[in-house]
Order: sequence, then C-alpha cells, then structure tokens
Amino acid sequence: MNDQQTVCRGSIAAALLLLLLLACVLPAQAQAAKKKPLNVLFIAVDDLNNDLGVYGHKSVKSPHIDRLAKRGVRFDRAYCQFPLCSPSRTSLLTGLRPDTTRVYDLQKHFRATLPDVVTLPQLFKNNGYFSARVGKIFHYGVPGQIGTSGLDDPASWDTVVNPRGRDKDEEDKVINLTPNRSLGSALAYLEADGTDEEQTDGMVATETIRLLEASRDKPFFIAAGFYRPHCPYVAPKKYFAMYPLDQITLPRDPADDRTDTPAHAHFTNPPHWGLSEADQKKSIQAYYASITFMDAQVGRLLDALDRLKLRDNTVIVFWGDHGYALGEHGDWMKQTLFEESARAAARVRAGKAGQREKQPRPGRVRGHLSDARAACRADFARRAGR
Ligand SMILES: [Ca+2]
Ligand SMILES: [Ca+2]
Repeated sequence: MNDQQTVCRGSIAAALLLLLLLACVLPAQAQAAKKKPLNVLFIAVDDLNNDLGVYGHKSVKSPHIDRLAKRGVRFDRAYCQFPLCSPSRTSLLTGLRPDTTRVYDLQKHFRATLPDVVTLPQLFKNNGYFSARVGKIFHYGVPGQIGTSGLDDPASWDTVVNPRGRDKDEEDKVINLTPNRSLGSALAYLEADGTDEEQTDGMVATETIRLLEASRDKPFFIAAGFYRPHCPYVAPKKYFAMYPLDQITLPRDPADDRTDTPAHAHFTNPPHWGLSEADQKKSIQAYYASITFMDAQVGRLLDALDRLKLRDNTVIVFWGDHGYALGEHGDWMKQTLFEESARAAARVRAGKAGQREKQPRPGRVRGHLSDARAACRADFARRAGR
C-alpha cells in the first residue's frame, strides 16, 4: 500500500472530524446571515458491517439507513482505525490514531495517555452546544455494561442517558451456540417477545427523540449509540421471520483456505469455532435480524427530525465502529484485518446543503461517492460554497 492509499484508507476518522468541525465553523457564518447554527445528530452503531441495502446487499433489509444514504453521502471506502470497539471509537472521537491514544484494548481509558485531549462532543460543548449521549458512544461492554456509563468520558457531555431494556433483563433466555464463550463475544441469539420499544435500542431511540424535542431551540450535538447488531443478537421475533433460514447462504469455504495465511491473521480458532453449517446460518439470520431491528430505530430518529422540523438544520453522521465477519475464512466477528472486519459503514448528511444537490452530476450518483477522503473534500468545499 503506498502512502497515498494509507492516508486515504485511514482517513475516515479525520474526514468525519473535518466535516463536523465545519459544522462548528458554519454557525458563525450562519449567525452572520441570521440563521440558526447547524445541529449534529451523531448515530453510532456497534459491530455493524456493510451488509446493508445501500451497499448492495441482496437480502438485508435496511430501508431507513438506505434513505439516509440517499439524502447524503455514502462512504464506500471507510476503514476503521482498529477493528475493535474502544480503540476505534477512541480514535474517531479524539481524531487521533491508536498509536497516539495508546488504546488497544477494552480496558484502558484514553485520558490516562492524553488527560487534556478535547473530544469531538467536548469541542461542541466548549463552543456553546448542548452535548448529550444516549447509550454506547465511548466504549461500553456489551451486554455486560448495558445500563451503566461504561468507559465513558464525563468531560464530553452535559447529559447522559444509559437505557436498559428487556434484552438485558432476559439474558437467561439467550441461546448461546458457543457456550464456552461469554455473551459479549459469542454466537448467541434471542427471538424476543415484546415490542421494539422495550429493547435497549428501542429505548435509545425513544430517549434520543426526547432529547431532540427538548433541545430543538438550541444548538445541539446529540449522540445516539445503538448496541445491536453486537452480540448477543437479540431482536423482536418479527425481524427473524424476515430472514428464512433456507434463504441464508454461507460464504465459500474451501478446505485449504487458511494454508496461505498465518495463524495470527485469524480471530476464530478453530474455524467457525467448530459450528455446524446450520448453526452458522442461524447466526447470520440473527445478525441480519438485529440489523433490521436497529435500522427501524434509526428510522424513528429520522422521522422525529422531520416531525420537529430539524431536518434542514441538522448534520446527521451515521457510523459503524468497525466491520464484522460472518464466516469468511472461517472467521466471525472482528479483530482481523480482512475486509469484512476492517471496513465500516459511514454516511454523512448535512442539512440543507445535502438537499441542494437535486440532480446527480455527470458520472456521479447522488448520495454515492466512492472515496472517503475525496468525498469529504468535495462535500467540504461545496458546503463551504467554494
Ligand atoms: Ca464494536
Ligand atoms: Ca486463503
């Protein structure tokens, strides 16, 4: 990989940060024009890979994320800085690489290395914005720390909300296909009874909407952190019914696949943790069901922005903290450098500026730019009116 590619692929955190910093600069311009400053709704999703309709997946249903992408910019080459929750989240939220934050695991807090660093939400807070978090933005053990503040950064927020839904209270009902692994890193699922709103992610949406309603008259940076599709894959049973098992296909799995890769390239040992193909399909079904359930909660947020007439004045950032393998090369989950684990989902939509582009430019599809760095630069310049 040459230097240019390295910068390009590693630049999503910096790119998003730049765009958001622009949102911070714009208020001054907007105020000069007697307009309201731009708000920010920052949506983070845990362990979401690119298996979404908007990225061309043939069976995953993600209509709300898709409509967000159509209104804004889809980043096709967004790669996380480190394929694990806390190092990736810390990197994005501080704008610094993991070799600067020294956060490589799920225990160390970045302030131990960088006590005075200003985080993204903190920057907005320091500039007069109301800064609030619902759910998982900085690292949080899932499902162990659901309902707590996890490894939070209190300096970043004016207000925090830590929902705890029936998925947490009914953990004893979860079926663990890999019983030697704890629920935070297991192929485990529950076809849940009850409503979306009773699940932790349903509560994340409800509480975020409550904050939007209360904050509509002041500039805000509100972060909604969804827990699914992180395992255990818990979603109301109607979402499982959308993915019949006989329509789930497994990745190609040649018997000699790992002969050309070193052992440390893989996370899952032995391959597939020895699971049968039937259990692998069940895991994929449950992961897809969790995506569609989370997507419905994203839809509630988008509807709320429209209802509150905040759509034109709010930058929406949608971001997955890293990718997720579903059996490719015998691997599951994250913590490898293969494409499925390292590539993340990312979209940005910026208020009226996003609406201005009514017609696709020649050679370019609206809402689709293939290179994260170039896309952000292009949008950056256009939004700045250059
Ligand atoms: Ca994660
Ligand atoms: Ca191979």
